[in-house]
Amino acid sequence: MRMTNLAAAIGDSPFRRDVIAGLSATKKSIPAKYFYDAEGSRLFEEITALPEYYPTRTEIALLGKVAPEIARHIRPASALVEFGSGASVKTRLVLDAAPQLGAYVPIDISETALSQAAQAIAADYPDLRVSPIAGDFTKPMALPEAIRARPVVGFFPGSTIGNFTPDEASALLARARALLGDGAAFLVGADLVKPVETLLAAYDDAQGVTAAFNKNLLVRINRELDGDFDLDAFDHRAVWNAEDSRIEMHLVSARAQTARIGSESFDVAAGETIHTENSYKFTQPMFAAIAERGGWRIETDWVSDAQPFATFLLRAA
Ligand code: SAH
Ligand code: AVI
Repeated sequence: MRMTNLAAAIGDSPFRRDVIAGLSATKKSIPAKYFYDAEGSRLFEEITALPEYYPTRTEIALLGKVAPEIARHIRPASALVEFGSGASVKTRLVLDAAPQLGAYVPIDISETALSQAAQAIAADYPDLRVSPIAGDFTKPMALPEAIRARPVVGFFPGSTIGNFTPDEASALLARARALLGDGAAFLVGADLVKPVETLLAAYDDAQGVTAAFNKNLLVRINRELDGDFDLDAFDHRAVWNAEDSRIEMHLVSARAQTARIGSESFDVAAGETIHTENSYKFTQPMFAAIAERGGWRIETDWVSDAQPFATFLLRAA
């Protein structure tokens, strides 16, 4: 049988493999990194401006306040290597406070967001060498040759570290430790535990932007993997899992249905959920244990006095 152009284009991509594996499991799930196609990245930026979504404005205020202190830990001509750089908004606070930075390496899985942000940074900081890397930072990667002679500072804001289980987060930090090298500093933003009502509102906003972000995953599957998910037959749900200290996002099936992806089909029961994201909320000891297991020690940290949110300065152990 001849393959259609779409089937040939889809091939056996990591996206297809991960979605098929996740939907075949007893508890259905899809990795959160697949939220970020161009529309997902746009919706995430919309989320950051919502009144209920406190993390972005809290971290921006904190970084704005402590950036001069952070800058004192950055050696001349250093390269700033950012994990999950998105629109590179918080980056500017570090670049402005630390003009001794000589290079910027934004890493992101979302190619459109990455190239737009890299171009904007290059235009606004003409003396900075900007070398973007489009890719998945949970997979092997190497720094560009031109960066390797420079002192390195990692930057991982947004509490994106919270989108990984503690084991995954330690493994990711260990991978970052190997990439950034001996002597590297690593600035990591981590959202801290806070009242459940604040958390639930942040992940289930009144305007429904987070719901659209969650459902966009199905839109992406339909478009890129030849799926037929009925968007009206799934609802967004955010729940607090106290035992694991995390907000979970799910897509809940409103009725019994069968969804198709290419030639594969999946039965989904009424009320069954597809688990799409974890967002861990840390205590300082919880974060310290994860960082130490990843090969880092905490040199210093700064905590917001508005909503609890921490920026940790880690040093390669
Ligand atoms: N750092 C920004 C954006 C956070 S949103 C901020 O603090 O506001 C999370 C970002 O990480 C998105 O841009 C997404 O595309 C990227 N991302 C998520 N998982 C990734 C992965 N596995 N590899 C590379 N980038 C990833
Ligand atoms: C990118 N990440 C840290 C966000 C978070 O808060 O977990 C993604 C997000 N999910 C729902 N709203 C925002």
